[in-house]
Amino acid sequence: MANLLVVDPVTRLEGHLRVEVGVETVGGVQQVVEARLAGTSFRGFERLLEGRAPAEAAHLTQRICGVCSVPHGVVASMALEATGGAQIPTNARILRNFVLAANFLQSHILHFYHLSLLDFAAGPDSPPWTPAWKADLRIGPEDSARLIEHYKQALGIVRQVNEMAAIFAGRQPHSPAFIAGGFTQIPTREAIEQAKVYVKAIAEFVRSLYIPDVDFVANQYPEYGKLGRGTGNFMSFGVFDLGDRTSLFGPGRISDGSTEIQPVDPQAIRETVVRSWFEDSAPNRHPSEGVTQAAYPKEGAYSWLKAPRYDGRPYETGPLARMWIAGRYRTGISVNDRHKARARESLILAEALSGWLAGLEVGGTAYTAYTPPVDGTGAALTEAPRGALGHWLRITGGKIAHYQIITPTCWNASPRDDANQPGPIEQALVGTPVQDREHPVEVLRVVHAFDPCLACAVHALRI
Ligand code: NFE
Repeated sequence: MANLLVVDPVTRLEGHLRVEVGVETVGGVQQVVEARLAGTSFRGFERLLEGRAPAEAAHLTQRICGVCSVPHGVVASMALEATGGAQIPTNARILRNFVLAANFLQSHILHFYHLSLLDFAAGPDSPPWTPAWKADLRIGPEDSARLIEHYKQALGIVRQVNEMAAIFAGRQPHSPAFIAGGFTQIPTREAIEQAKVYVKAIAEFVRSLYIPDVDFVANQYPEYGKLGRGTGNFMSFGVFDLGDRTSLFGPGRISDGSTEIQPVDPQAIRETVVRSWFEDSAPNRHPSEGVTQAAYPKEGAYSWLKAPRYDGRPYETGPLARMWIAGRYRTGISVNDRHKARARESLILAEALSGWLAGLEVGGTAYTAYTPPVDGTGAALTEAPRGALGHWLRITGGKIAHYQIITPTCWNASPRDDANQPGPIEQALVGTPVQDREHPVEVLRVVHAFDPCLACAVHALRI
């Protein structure tokens, strides 16, 4: 790559991401002309699941990440239920929705205040705010101080959201409540009343601080309403089952910024590994037959992430994709729009929590006895805070014989594929102006807006 600029690791995200960008002056503007994203750790959870009891998957896969453990617990339970066609009671459906929505909320609030805000506003001149890049931070001292106050308040709100989820889930993160057949807690009147107090405070925070703060920052940096477009292809697997064959956010996909929603066919998903440090012997596999066999070093490879593609094309996934597909946000596709859609999704979720609490049957069961088959296959698709999440498994002789996971960050931060198409974030970076090659904060703003989590996308440091 010409005039290479490297940011490694990209900080303020989960796990390690290396970004390489080629920077050149085009039309008098120094800008990114090419980008490569590298996940820098080996992904190995699929391998350590082999030979385990199927029920362990809901617990082990939650350890992929401390931020989005809940969606892994939910989807692993759903995949196991799919092996035998199990149905779950209404209380379980609602409790999963409630705890999952709480997980989205803590993740979204944490993302804006603690992982992104300092790209736009300066913190105080003391640790943990320093050292910091000397970048174009144009928000004035008074407004910055106000935002940093909200940063501190957000720490408390994130804690409260986790406490609220733990009322039902037992603990956060890595809850033991997710089980094929349902949920391990029976809701009590006392637990519901306790949760209601939290819901009020959380919704108030999102409404009166989070959304206004996101909009304020976006107004200060209007050029980011145009930057970071990426593929314009969005996909959502759908999430928050409402029990009437609909979901709060329905499944679908769009191409190139269209408003025409296409269905998602899970059979059209493939993972390519041509630029990834995995064996080439199994290229373009559907995840039900995917292979996780490391190959390092490997000619032409630069990432530990595989490159998932739908019908051969890269898709962005996440809150903007969900909100766009659901018809709840279609203002634009950019850095600012990703933050705005995430904040507005948070309000929808905070407001949905009360309805779910009201729908619980006090003292009613949340579990239907279920034994998975000794031999079988299953798959489940849902959404995690960062987007589309899928688990695929095969059971042989009562043990997990095969397991594959595609996380949202695998879609968004994927490397090039066998048609040499860059992944969504790689595409979003092209055209980003870079003022100062020593402090390329513009690159961080584009990457952070996707809220990548490398801990999810790659899964172990050693084989
Ligand atoms: Ni580590 Fe995750 C989410 C999952 S990441 S946060 O959201 O699955 O892609």
